[in-house]
Amino acid sequence: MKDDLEYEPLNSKTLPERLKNLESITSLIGNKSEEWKVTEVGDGNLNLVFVVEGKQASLIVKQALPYVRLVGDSWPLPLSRSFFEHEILCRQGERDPGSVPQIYYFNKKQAIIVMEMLSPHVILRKKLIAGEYVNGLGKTLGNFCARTAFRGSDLSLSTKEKKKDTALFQGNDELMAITENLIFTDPYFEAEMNHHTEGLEPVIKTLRSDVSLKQEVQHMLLKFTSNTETLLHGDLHSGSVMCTDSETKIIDPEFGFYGPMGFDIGMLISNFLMAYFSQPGHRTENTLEEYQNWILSTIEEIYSTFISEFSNLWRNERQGILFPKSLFENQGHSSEGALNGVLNHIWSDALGVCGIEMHRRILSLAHNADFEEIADLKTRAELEARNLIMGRQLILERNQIKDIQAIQSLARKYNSEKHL
Ligand code: SR1
Ligand code: MG
Repeated sequence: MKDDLEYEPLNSKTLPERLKNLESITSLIGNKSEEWKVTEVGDGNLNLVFVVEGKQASLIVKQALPYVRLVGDSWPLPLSRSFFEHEILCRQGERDPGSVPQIYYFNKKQAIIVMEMLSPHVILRKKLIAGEYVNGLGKTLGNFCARTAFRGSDLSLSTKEKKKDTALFQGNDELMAITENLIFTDPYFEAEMNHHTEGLEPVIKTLRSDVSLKQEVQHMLLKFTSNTETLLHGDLHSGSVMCTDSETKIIDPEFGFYGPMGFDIGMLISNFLMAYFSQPGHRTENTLEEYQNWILSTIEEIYSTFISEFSNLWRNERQGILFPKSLFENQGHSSEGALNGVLNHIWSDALGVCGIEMHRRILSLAHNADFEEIADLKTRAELEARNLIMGRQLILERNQIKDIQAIQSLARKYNSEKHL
């Protein structure tokens, strides 16, 4: 494909014509483009996604659209998000090898990323709704969050590299604006694109009339807009994770930005909590308790793995400007107290983000299939109410809640209460 071709959204007919002369692609799936089977499979909020099947192999072609797919062309969105997605995938692949799909080809002007076909992987959210188990899920996700948080931060990078990269990613501003509005602000007032399940009004009223809650959320937004601690995935929910029953890969980092180290892990835990609260809408008493317990144990595994890998990197790879060894180990002083301070700060930010994400997926524009697929609205509203109230407690008490076991206990408590 020539780089000077004008951007054009692909379809299953034009795709083979446009990609057939690329060696990086034909070497994998064959050069008889007329034999390729092309299927558009995208069901996300923003992009086109094609599976291209050749005789021996398949691959994924992802192309950004110049607007938000979920809403339509009345909401334009820059194609440059594809550039940022490619940049961040490369960094994630270096910082946590094997965690993201392999990239075969990138074209900035066409906003196209051609990557490894993950098969038989399925989107994690679908597995959680179906009640399926994934071995090693918590470990892979905890390691990913720790390695990307640490290795993208001032604990690891040189000043020059970090500042240059931070400046580059400020260019992803329109995607950050979506997060600022849809996640941090819209849930807390009657924003135009908001929608919610009928019957939730009393709980929504409680949240929107809580001034301390709004203040705390805006303090979290202040961190989002100002603290460039590390390069984040930016949208790490269960729809951005693909799994078999024993392998886990992370996809879709187009919302990548430099922000607080607790952001990704907070959003991730939030999506497991939403999966947890929604379970009574998906299965019967027979398997419900066991599966909910597995979700809570996975949350525990994510966070304990995060702490242990972050601590390991702190002890063995700390080479950036922050907490330098020259001030601690080289003076015979322990840096373990400083490590605990950093972990506490990450934890409290993670809890804040976790609670806010629990709110936005129920009150703002983009909802979660975990709840949306519950057809009985009364059941759905009751389960969403539990999730909303727990989210509020996480935001307000993020500096007091001690550990992941406290989160498990809170989830069990709210899961057994009625709020409507
Ligand atoms: C308009 S985009 C809405 C949401 O979809 C993406 O997956 C992000 O989560 C974003 O907030
Ligand atoms: Mg996405």
